[in-house]
Amino acid sequence: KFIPSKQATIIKAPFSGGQGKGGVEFGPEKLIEHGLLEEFEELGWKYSIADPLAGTDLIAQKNDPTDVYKNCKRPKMVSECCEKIYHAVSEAHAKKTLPVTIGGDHSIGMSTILAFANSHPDGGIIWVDAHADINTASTTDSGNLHGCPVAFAMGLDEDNWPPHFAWLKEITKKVKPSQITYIGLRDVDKPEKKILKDLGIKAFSMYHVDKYGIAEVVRQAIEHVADGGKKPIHVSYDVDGIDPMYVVATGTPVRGGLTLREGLFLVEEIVNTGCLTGLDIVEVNPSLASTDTHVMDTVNTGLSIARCALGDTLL
Ligand code: EXY
Ligand code: MN
Ligand code: MN
Ligand code: MN
Repeated sequence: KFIPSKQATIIKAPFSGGQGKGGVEFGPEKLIEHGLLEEFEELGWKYSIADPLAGTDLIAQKNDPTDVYKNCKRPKMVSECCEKIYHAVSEAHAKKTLPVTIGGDHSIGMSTILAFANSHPDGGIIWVDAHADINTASTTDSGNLHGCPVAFAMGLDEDNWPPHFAWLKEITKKVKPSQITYIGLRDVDKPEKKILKDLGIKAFSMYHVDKYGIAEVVRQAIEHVADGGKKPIHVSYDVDGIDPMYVVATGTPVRGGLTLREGLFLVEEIVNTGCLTGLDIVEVNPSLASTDTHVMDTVNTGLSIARCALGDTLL
């Protein structure tokens, strides 16, 4: 409905500065190596590729020991890269293409959902994740900014932001708490729980998936953020939302997650509304599995999410 012809912009985000582990920067190239672009072609999509971090010395920045602010790790790197990604995603929206941002760690979600919310102020965001990623600059215990993107996109605790995020402060239209809902949560920090409660953010944890079933959960999620399928929807998909049985090669796995089919079904249902208007696939870390089979399980999960999002269906 909101993407007039099947045109996508694939945004490569080989970014790992939002957490400490190496390898997540290889996510985009692994997905491409194993057939991401062919999926677009097979499913009848035209695409262009944006590479906003090309020319950035990501290795030097990741290893810069001076890039810290209070408890936040690598705020300069995260801020500079996220600003570039924000512009790339905004441009994809301006051209009425579907932005498909391939991570990289989830800190880049601050850019993708903020660009979405500025291009589609009435739109809704579905954040699929084991984690809520809504720690603020003050509440983060780990200091890893991939645990904070939702808080930054909402402008929470701005007064305590590292000074590097000036560009983000200038964007006055932030993501509204009513504009987002979660699916798959099972590892939420205590201060995050308080934020979710205080702001009245709708969240479907694994408890809700077990209790009501994934179909009902997705229905309610679409109802909440997109008026049942009348408004644009952005899906920010952290592959750790799916159980580590299927997704081993990711930085912060948590047991007890979505089955592979639950994880794909929810995308299929969102696509069935015709409202999918933005997608992220993040936290594929090919370096974090001990066998090739495990790496490929994770990579294939990422590719399957993409296929579902592009409308692969038997019907
Ligand atoms: N809540 C924890 C933290 O803030 O460090 C863990 C966050 C993990 C974030 C992953 C990518 O979704
Ligand atoms: Mn995440
Ligand atoms: Mn996660
Ligand atoms: Mn935790």
